[in-house]
This record gives sequence, C-alpha cells and structure tokens, in this order.
Amino acid sequence: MQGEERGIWDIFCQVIDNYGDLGVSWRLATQLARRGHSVRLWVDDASALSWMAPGGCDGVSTHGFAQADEDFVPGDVVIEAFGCTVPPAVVGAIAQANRVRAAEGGQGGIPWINLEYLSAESWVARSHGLASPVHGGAEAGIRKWFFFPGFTEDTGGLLREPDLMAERAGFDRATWLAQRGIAWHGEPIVTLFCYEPPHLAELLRALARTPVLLLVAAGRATAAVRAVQAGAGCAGEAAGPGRTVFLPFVPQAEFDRVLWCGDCNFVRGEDSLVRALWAGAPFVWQPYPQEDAVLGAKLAALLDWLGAPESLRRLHRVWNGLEPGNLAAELAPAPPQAWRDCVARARARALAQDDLVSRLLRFAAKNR
Ligand code: TRH
Repeated sequence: MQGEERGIWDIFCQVIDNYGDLGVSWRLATQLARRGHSVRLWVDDASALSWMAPGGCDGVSTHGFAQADEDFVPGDVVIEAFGCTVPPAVVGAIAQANRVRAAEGGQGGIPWINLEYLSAESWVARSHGLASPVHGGAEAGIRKWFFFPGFTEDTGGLLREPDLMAERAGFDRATWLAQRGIAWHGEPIVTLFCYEPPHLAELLRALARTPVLLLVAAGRATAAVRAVQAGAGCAGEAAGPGRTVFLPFVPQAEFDRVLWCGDCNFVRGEDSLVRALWAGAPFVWQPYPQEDAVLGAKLAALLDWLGAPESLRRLHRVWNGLEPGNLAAELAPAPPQAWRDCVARARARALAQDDLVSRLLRFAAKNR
C-alpha cells in the first residue's frame, strides 16, 4: 500500500464507558471507507451503533472481538484505538505475517498504530509519531507507533469530513428544527451534552429566566437535567420563559446538526469538542472527569490554543468545578462577541490544516 493506494484497515475499539471511543472509531472508519479503503471495525460492544450509525456505511464491516479470536487474517494497517486490548489471535497473526515477510527478505511490515486521546497539551507534539516499544514474546515482529490527534501541524490533527464545512454553510436551523417538530421562535439556542457538572442547577435556573431554547442530548445529560429538575420540584419550564427540549439519541450526522443549531454549545469528552469547533459557535467544554490537576491542565491547554478571553476561561473553570463562582453571572443572555471571535479564529486556524485522516494515510504509507 503506497500513498493513496487503497488497503484493508483493521480498527480495534473497546467501549470503556460513554460513546467517545466508539464515536471516534466510527468516524475514522467511515472517513477511510469514503476514501476507498476497506475497513473492518472490531468492537467489543457495538450496541451504540444502532443509533449512532443506523444505516451503517459502505466499505465498513463491524465485527465482535470474539470473531477476531477465531479467524483473523491480517489486512494492511492496524489501528489500536485508545490503548484497547487487541485479541491475542490478532497479535499472533500480525507478528507472524511480519516475521514471514522479514524471513523472505521483505522490508517493513504491517503498521500498527496506537490512536491516542485528543489533547491540546504541548507534550502531544513531542509524542506524536514516536515508535511504541514492543516487547518480545507474542509481540515479537510487531511494529507500533503512537498517533496523537491534536490541534497543531506537528500532531495527528482533527477528524473532519471533506464536505463538512460546505454542509455546515448550507444548513438552515429553522427548517431543521421544524422538520423535527421542535418549536422555535427565533430565541437563542443552547445545546447541552455533559456529564454531571457541579453547577448544572445554576445553569438551568439561569437559562430558565431568559427566553432561551435548551436542547438536551440523550443519555447522561438528560438524566442529569432530570435529576436537577426532580430535586427542584419543578419541570424547569414552569420556572420562566426558557424552554427545555430533551432529544432522543440521534445518528452522528444529526448530532452535528444539533450543534449547528446552537448559539452556544456545552460539550464533553473528545469527539463532541471537535464537532463544536467545526460548528463554529462559542462552546463550553467539560473534559472527561479525571483528577482536578489532570483535567485542569487539559482544559487550560485547550483554552490557550483557542486564545480564549478571560471571561470564557473563568466560565470553563467554574463549569468544571475547578474554581468557585457564580455560573449565572458568567453567562450573558447571548455569548459575547469576544467568544464568537475567538472560536471563529480558532476554527479558521484548524481548517487551514490537513485533517486527521489525510495525516494518518501519509503516516501509514511512510511506515509500511
Ligand atoms: O460520550 P463521551 O463522553 O465520550 C468519552 C470521551 O471521548 C472521553 O474522552 C473518553 O475517555 C470516554 O468517552 C471513554 O463524549 P464524546 O467524545 O463527545 O463522544 C460522544 C459521541 O456520541 C460522539 O461521537 C457523538 C455521539 N452522539 C451521537 O452520535 N448522537 C447522540 O445523540 C449523542 C448524545 C452522541
């Protein structure tokens, strides 16, 4: 497989919790397939694909881990997503294929790429592309590299479909909302995809006081909002002119459109952060819950890359429980122009770079 030559890609993904691991793996699989590659997505729990990708995708087949243990025949490139444990039969088959090639005097072998989590921290650029140590035994013969997604040219980049921005530009939220039976009267729209942030009750109270349409994503975000409402003894809407709509689980492409509706998007984890950047409206990020120091460093690095004004930084720190504060005071009825400008500039910087799949294809071709 050279350059843009088509090949067979095996992506391995284990679902830890939430949807990010599978969400990123699925996006990667479909984008490779749309560039003509054949992708086998091996996943230990594919259940979320029933709503995330109900129509599947030509060129992508989905398999369970048990199947890999039975009859795995190596393809051209292996992606180990987020440090998952690849079935032993796969390790053995790839090591063997590489050893045979070496014994026949062939160069290279099947590249095994550890796709890592996204972060804007500076160590990412230093670690991206490094060879990953392989210990003897069953792994002898395997050739592994780290591939770190990131926000700068010297990292693995961000997932972005080639036609995404054209679709974004042609999107009409009034039509989209009407087609889904969501009443909208032109008021600001806030979307909410979060874990259980400490100041959620404050956010809901602040939004209820102003004419805002709040779209709440399915799953943990909906459960968290409902828990606050139950605790407050009201259904939220009774408290003021703000309205809340709970969304069902929607396919990934629809989830993008939910964010395209937002004047401000509260997002979490990894994939929705990137989608919020492409959406282009101000966003507030809740990183995956980790110890405060780790979470704080991750958050600060992203805010630095964004060039976020102090008011947006403070809102992030309060929203993530890293600093006391009054969330309502940080939230104006509409996001300030400075927030819009900073996200627009950051998006332009990211759009000027190659997307993750383009970089990954070059990386795999170079390391075969
Ligand atoms: O679900 P997440 O919290 O995933 C997390 C993070 O990725 C975190 O870094 C990781 O360590 C942890 O999982 C295991 O948030 P994220 O990353 O935004 O992924 C959500 C995915 O779900 C994304 O691909 C969008 C998709 N989605 C839909 O397609 N439709 C929906 O209705 C919803 C709610 C989500």
